[in-house]
Formats: sequence, structure tokens, C-alpha cells
Amino acid sequence: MPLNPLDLYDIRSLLTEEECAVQDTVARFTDERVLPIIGDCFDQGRFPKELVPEIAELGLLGSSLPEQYGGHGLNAVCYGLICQELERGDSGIRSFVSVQSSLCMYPIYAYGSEEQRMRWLPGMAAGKTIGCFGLTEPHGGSDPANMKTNAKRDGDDWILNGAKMWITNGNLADIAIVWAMTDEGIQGFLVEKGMKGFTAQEVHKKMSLRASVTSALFFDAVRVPEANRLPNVKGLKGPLGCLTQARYGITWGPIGAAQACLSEALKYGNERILFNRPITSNQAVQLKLADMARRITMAQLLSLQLGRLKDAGKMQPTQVSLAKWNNCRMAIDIAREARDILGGAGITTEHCPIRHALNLESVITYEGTETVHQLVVGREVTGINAF
Ligand code: TGC
Ligand code: FAD
Repeated sequence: MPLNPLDLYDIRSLLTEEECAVQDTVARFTDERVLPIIGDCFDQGRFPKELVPEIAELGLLGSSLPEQYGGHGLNAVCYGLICQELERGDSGIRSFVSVQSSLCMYPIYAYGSEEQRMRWLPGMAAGKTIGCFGLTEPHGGSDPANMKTNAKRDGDDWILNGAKMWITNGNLADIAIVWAMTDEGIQGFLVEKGMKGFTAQEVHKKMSLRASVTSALFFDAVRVPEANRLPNVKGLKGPLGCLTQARYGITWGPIGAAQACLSEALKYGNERILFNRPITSNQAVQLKLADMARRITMAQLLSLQLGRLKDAGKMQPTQVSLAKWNNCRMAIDIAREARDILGGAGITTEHCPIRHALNLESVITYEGTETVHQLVVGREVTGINAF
């Protein structure tokens, strides 16, 4: 039996029946609903909002949360496979699900009161309430401890001032999880669309993640009730704890993007006849394709083991950093090589590699840049903090 070039080590055989079923369901959604439209969405700079009800119907929003909050109690490997199959379609679709699930529903579940959980989570799982996560600020996202956005107590309310930048879903969102400095350290606030003084402005002219909404958020003396403060966390570990969840999913996503690129490079290369033979019969091209398969295999093994560690309650943030760094780098390199194998045809969005390569420029930057993750791993192995 020939091996599957997209799964050389038969990772699929390591999955449970439930994990395979989740993967198949999301793969079908990507094939039937995302791939036919996503090239046009990217060209038009449009997030396909019409897919949100179907994404929710499939149970992909907050899928790991308990059922009473609208989730399905899926394990971490299932969540990873969801990210992988969605990002095989486009990083923007996976981003939407990452932000909603890991960056918005997770903090409400982990740090919110029972009242906040019941008020927000079921609607978010149903895709009726969309969230965004505001941590990054215009003066520099890598160092969130130095945030300027602040909240000051005023009777039973808080007064929020500041700005956030590069916020996925910003203009779509009904609710923003906003991290702000207070007299007691960094705290999270649920800022609702329509609150006086809260505005969102979409970022245009993007060459990356074009099928995703990215925005700046502004807070001009926004009055936020105490009931909208997340009561159960203080300090940078609040937002960083959410990032660990999202970064975990992001280690899987780029595997899907890389698989899409390898698949397209193989198909195109087998059909492209130059010097009287398919270009895939040249050693130089085979080396590239073999290297892609090698790097995808390593990334699959990393993410699967990370998922098993997470499900066992043993995953460490440094392990997430290593996999986020490795898998984003793997995918962006593969997307660029695949683009090259397609020659001139590779520069159009008729084929997926250029779209994935451009998207991955964001994925390798957000949720901690490649350098940030390298320095996290460096800190672990040397014991010296280089930040
Ligand atoms: P440091 O002193 O290391 O830590 C402060 C406190 O946080 C705890 N901690 C973590 N907790 C959970 N998960 C993690 N990954 C954690 N890392 C640290 C830590 O134990 C400590 O707790 P405590 O109790 O002692 O106070 O903090 P530092 O200031 O040295 O930070 C280091 C650094 C650079 C790693 C951190 O600031 C960082 O990760 N910077 C990058 C910021 C970032 O990733 N921003 C992402 C914004 S959101 C986004 O991009 C969404 S894109 C979404 C999409 O579209 O998919
Ligand atoms: P900076 O922090 O200014 O970094 C600039 C450069 O300096 C980078 O190369 C970095 O690696 C390097 N650098 C920084 N510190 C060091 C150091 N100590 N040593 C060596 N080099 C260093 N943020 C949110 O909060 N919510 C979102 O939903 C969100 N969505 C995003 C969507 C998109 C499409 C993009 C592009 C970004 C998004 N972000 C979001 C922001 C993202 O997290 C930040 O862009 C990222 O954390 C980097 O911050 P920065 O862009 O300010 O770059």
C-alpha cells in the first residue's frame, strides 16, 4: 500500500473513533463550504460571515466546554483537528474559531462568574454573539505587561480608557474581552457593543488574512459595570492563560495549510510537463516535496503529543511555544516552496499556496511572534530571561 503523502506516519491510526469523526466532519465542511468560496473572499477582502451559523451548528464554537454552556466537552486533540481542518481551508476561518473559542469563551468560562457564563456562553456557542479579544496595543504587542489601556473604579462601575490594535473580529463583535491596567494589576472586562465611548475601526489594505476582520478598538471613558469585570483572575497570567489555549490550537492549524499546499504542489507538479517529463520527476523538485512531507510529519507528531499532554493536564506553556514556533515556520516555508513549484501560476489566488503563504505571515506574528516563542524556549533551556 502506498503511504498517504499528507500523513506519512499514519497519525490517523493514533486517533480515537471520536477524534476521527470530528476530523471527517470538519474536513467535509471545509471541502464543501469553504474551499469553493474562499479564494474569492480573500480577493474581495471579505470574511464569509454567512458560514458562522453552520460553524456553530457543527459545534465548533467552544467545542471543549461543558454542555451546560453550549459546548460538547470535546478533548484537546479534537479541538486541534478542528483547527487543522479549518486552516486547510483558510487561516481566517480558523482564526475566527480560535478567537471565539479560546480567547473569548475560554476566559468567560475560566475567569468569569457563573452569572457571566450563563449570560454569554450559550449565545456564543450558537454563533449569535460574536466575541473579540483585546490585548495588543498600538505601541507594541510583544510586551503586553506594559499596557496603557486602564480602568479606574467609579462607584459600582469602571471607567475604561485606551486603545487596542490588530483585533480579530473587532468590527463583527458583540462583546470584547478587554484587558486593562487597574490599581490591582491587569484585569479583564466584558465591553459590549454600543457602550458609550467604545468604537471599532476596521484595518484595511491588509495583504494577509484578507478573509478575516481585523480592527482597532478605542475606549473613550467607557463606563463598564462591575458585573462585566472577570472576577476570578488578576495579572498578566489572565490573558497569557487564554493565549496558551489559542496557541495550542494554532500549532495544529498551520499543519492543515501546509497539507493544502503540498497537495496542490504535487497535483500541479505531476501535470506540468517540462523537458518532456513531469517536473516532479526532477530530483530538485522531489527534494522539495520530500522535505515538505518530512516537516509536516514532524509537526503532526508534535501537535498530537502536545494534545495528549494537554488532555492529561500536563501541557506546559513552553511546550506550546516550541510547537507554535516550529509549526508556523514549517507551514510558511512550505507555502512559499509550493508557490515556487507552481511557477507563475503560483502567484494567483486560483491556487492556494500564495494565499496560505500570505496568511501565515500573520499566523507567525500573532499570538506571540516567532522571536517571542524562541525566547520563551531559550528562557526554559538556559534559565535566563532574555526579554
Ligand atoms: P512573565 O513574567 O513570563 O509572566 C507573567 C505571569 O504570567 C504567567 N505566564 C503564563 N500563564 C499562562 N500561560 C502562559 N503562556 C504564560 N506565560 C507566563 C507567569 O507564570 C506569570 O504568572 P505570575 O502568577 O507569576 O504573575 O511575563 P513577561 O512579561 O516576561 O512576558 C513574557 C512574554 C514576552 C512571553 C509575554 O509577554 C508574551 O507572550 N508576549 C506575546 C504577547 C502575545 O502573544 N500577544 C498575542 C495577542 S492575542 C492575538 O494575537 C490573537 S490572534 C488571534 C487569531 O486571529 O487567531
Ligand atoms: P512588536 O511587538 O512591536 O514587535 C516588532 C518586532 O520586534 C517583531 O519582529 C518582534 O519579534 C520583535 N521583538 C519584540 N520584542 C523582542 C525582543 N525582546 N527581542 C527580540 N525581538 C523582539 N492581538 C490581540 O490582542 N487580539 C487579536 O485578536 C489579534 N489579532 C491579530 C490579527 C492579525 C491579522 C495580526 C497581524 C495581529 C493580531 N493581533 C491580535 C496582534 C498580534 O498579537 C501582535 O501583532 C503581535 O503580538 C506582535 O505585536 P506587534 O505587532 O506590536 O509587534
